[in-house]
Amino acid sequence: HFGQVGRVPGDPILGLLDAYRADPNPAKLDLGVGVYKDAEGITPIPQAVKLAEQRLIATELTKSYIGGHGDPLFGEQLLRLVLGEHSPALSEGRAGCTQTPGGTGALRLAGDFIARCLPGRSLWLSDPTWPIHETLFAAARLPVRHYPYVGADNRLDVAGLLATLVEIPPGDVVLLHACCHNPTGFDLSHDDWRQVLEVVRARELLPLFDFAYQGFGDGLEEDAWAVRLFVEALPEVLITSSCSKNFGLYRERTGALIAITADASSLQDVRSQLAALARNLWSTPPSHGAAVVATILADEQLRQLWQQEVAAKRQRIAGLRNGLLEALQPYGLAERFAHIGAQRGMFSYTGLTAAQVRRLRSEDAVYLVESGRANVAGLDAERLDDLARAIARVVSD
Ligand code: PLP
Ligand code: TYF
Repeated sequence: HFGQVGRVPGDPILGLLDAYRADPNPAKLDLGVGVYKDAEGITPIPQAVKLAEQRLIATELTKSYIGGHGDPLFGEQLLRLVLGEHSPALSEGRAGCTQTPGGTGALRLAGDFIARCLPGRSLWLSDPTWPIHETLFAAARLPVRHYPYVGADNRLDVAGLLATLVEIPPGDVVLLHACCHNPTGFDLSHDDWRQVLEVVRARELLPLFDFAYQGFGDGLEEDAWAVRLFVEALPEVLITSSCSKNFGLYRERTGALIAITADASSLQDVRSQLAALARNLWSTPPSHGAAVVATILADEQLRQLWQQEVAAKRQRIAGLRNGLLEALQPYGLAERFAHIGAQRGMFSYTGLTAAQVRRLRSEDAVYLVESGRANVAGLDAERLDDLARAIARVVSD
């Protein structure tokens, strides 16, 4: 009976939010959970989403189920957003989109697909990676292994990454963060990506891109560069796309698993398997978020408004990165923390130790993940100097 089930700890990142909420200090700062925040500290609903929702309320005719692959217009639009308007894989009928409950749903569907349809293959994750990758793929019963990514010196380890990739057994799956690596913020350069592609091609590995932050790095098109490079060069690629961050739709659970296959016929095989697997997970996906995304992307005006809103978020984060570096300058720390300016997306592996993170929390009510990861979007532009002073204090002894 239930007395035997035992108790497991909650998610440490989400748990940080509870600790933050319970903190009575009015100067508290939440740099924990990865949601975008504006200058007022709120996670806004984009204007484009509000307008699309109004349109949907006025025109929606039914709440009957949508199909196993989700909203077809969403699929069509998302494929173009991710792969580009002129993607050869798209025009050749080698690209398919299966709508999922968020990027997480897409990752789990990919995990089940690999376990069921490509048995014997291991899945390789970056060290470190988003902690949910570790538990989710283990739950899908995939053997999980790791390749080096960021070492103890808090630097990108491209040599270590490549040296491990060349040893991976053919057929194994390599999960790559398409942009804005979570948790480190360190992304590969174009040159690095080309080298990774060469090894992936030579070793016949299957790339699985986790694309959760399109638009948060250098731009909606720019952030898709690596994904498109691999899709143009390889017969088979899997991509999990999340609309949580770039459309601000977090709780609407909107995302997709995109499959690129060698030919149009195998795409239909893969899609039949994905629909069957999804049936056992969530049957059919939720409709609302995908309908919002489809409405925005298919309408020139809404799309432009949305693109401006994504650009504003990206620019705010970039400004905060530079602002924090400037604030650290008087303490002689700008060089030590220069990586904050080079990192991309919402997150920064600051290089602060767990002990320093705990001190920031207890002495200054600043909340970071213990790995030293900070959500840059959570910074307060008006109080960067307070934070710089606190950082200078905890790193000095
Ligand atoms: N992958 C990474 C790297 C993430 O950071 C997230 C974020 O929350 C996800 C996937 C899943 O996003 P979603 O909320 O759409 O499930
Ligand atoms: O890494 C983050 O903070 C985001 C949000 O179980 C998140 O990806 C964190 C934990 C979790 C789900 C989402």
